[in-house]
Amino acid sequence: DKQCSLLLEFASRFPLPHGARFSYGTAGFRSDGSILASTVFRAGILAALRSLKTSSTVGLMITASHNPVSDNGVKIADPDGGMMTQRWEPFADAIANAPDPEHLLQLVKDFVKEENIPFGGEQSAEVLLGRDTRPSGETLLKAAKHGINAIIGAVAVDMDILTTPQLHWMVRIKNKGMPASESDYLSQLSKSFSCLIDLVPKERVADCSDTKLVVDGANGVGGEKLEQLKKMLTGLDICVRNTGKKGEGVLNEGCGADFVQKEKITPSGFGPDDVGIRCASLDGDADRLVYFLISSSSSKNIDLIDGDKILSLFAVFIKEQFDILNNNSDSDNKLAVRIGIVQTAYANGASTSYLKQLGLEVVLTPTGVKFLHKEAAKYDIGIYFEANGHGTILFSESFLLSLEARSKELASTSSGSESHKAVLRLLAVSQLINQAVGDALSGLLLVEAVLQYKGWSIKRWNELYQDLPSRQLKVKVVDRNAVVTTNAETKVAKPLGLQELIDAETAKHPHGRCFVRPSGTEDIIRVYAEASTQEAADSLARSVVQLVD
Ligand code: NG1
Ligand code: ZN
Repeated sequence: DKQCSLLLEFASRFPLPHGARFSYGTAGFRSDGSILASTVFRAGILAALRSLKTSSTVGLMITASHNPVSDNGVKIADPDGGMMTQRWEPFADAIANAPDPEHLLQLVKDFVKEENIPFGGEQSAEVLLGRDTRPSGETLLKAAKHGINAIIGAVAVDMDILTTPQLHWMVRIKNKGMPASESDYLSQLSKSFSCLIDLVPKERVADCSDTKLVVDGANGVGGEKLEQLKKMLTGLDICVRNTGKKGEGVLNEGCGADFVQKEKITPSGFGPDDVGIRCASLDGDADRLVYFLISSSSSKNIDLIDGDKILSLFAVFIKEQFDILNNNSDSDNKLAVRIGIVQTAYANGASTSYLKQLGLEVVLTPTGVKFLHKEAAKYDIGIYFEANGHGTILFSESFLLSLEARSKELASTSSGSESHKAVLRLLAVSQLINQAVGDALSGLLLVEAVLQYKGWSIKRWNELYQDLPSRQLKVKVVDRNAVVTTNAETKVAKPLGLQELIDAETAKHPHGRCFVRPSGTEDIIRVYAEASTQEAADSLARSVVQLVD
């Protein structure tokens, strides 16, 4: 019929490159940008089917995040703005690797039958498309459009260059029936930020002279968007470097959140003039954020303030608002809340101890945003972060309703009271922070607002706790899947006996902690070690590399 011949015709224009194999990993499909057209075309089909199945708008983002500029990738956002359901990943893999148009069509036909997807033009579908600044993005975006247009009834809406979290936000907000353009996004962020700044206690405003912030934009899309956003902000003096403008440098090369977090040295464009100043780094698609401090002009070393410490700052702030609220309420009017902190095994042990010591509930999940997000969604307020700077804060719908109700009640009984302000701050956080995915721009504004609220310098923030020395190494292996882990990746289940060897090695090092896991994005095994000294962490990691090799 018409649908089948359309799909066959379009598919014939995007042949599978010889010998290539694609897998929808933790971050969607990723590869060299020059061989991705067929994959992105097929991801377009996938997105259109996802939209048909859910009768909602979905998103398709073309990015390879912190990877080199020649790489690219594609991932799908589900109607709630989160990552595409894992249940569809096997189908994604299957169609990406279908050898020819006929096989592709057959896979699609089988799948729509199995999933009961209204197929053949009975229903309409909508896919929002975004891409980062990579040069290969433009052609790949066209391939995605073809994929979407190969499904009758599906419409592609090109949102042009966006950060990954902007696209996820748009999908989420659009499905709530609210205005979801880029300017809606920017104004929601700037409004909720200024609301938080207005709620900074008067006695602390004097301490807030430290408004200068220098941001490394990774020469990617985030720098460009931050330039736009900063024009809408007051009370903050933001200077963006590595904006990606001509002549400033190459995307992610010697800069960006991934570089700064892994290398722990100053990114390009930063130097002795920045000693003592609050600095931050975004990654190539602006879904990761880290802060850093250059403490000496004679060294490239930095004090890194990673995702764990951003998480800790947010946790302190949120907990404090509930303390204010509940200390000022009589016993039968306290607002019960379940706050959950979600980390992975890569979280520095010192952060986990610190958070537990605050009396917070901390859980670990396997690496990958989809796992953290899912766990955080189980709480009234779930705060999750990966050490690398990807994270956000989730508010459950029902808890937001009770916050709003409390806010109304307090507005009429004790407007302007400390309790009222605490509730307003929490509501502003729920507006500022991206509820769809980790978002460096909204995270950065929340960090800035909380620092002003606390009257804290970056140095004071960094002193919340002291990171345990750690070392991360990688081992190239023939088959990374030979290593199977359990307990949120903290223990090895296979090969048998390996965990006992790791345990024996770890026991030799004071405060030692060590785990290994197969990467979800590269053909390697990662080794992470922590101990009371850097030498000990290094030696533990090195000996465990020997065990894996
Ligand atoms: P893998 O390669 O599975 O370790 C890396 C990061 C993740 C996540 C994904 C997706 C580390 C140790 N791992 O995953 O946190 O960001 O990439 O980009 O940083
Ligand atoms: Zn990213």
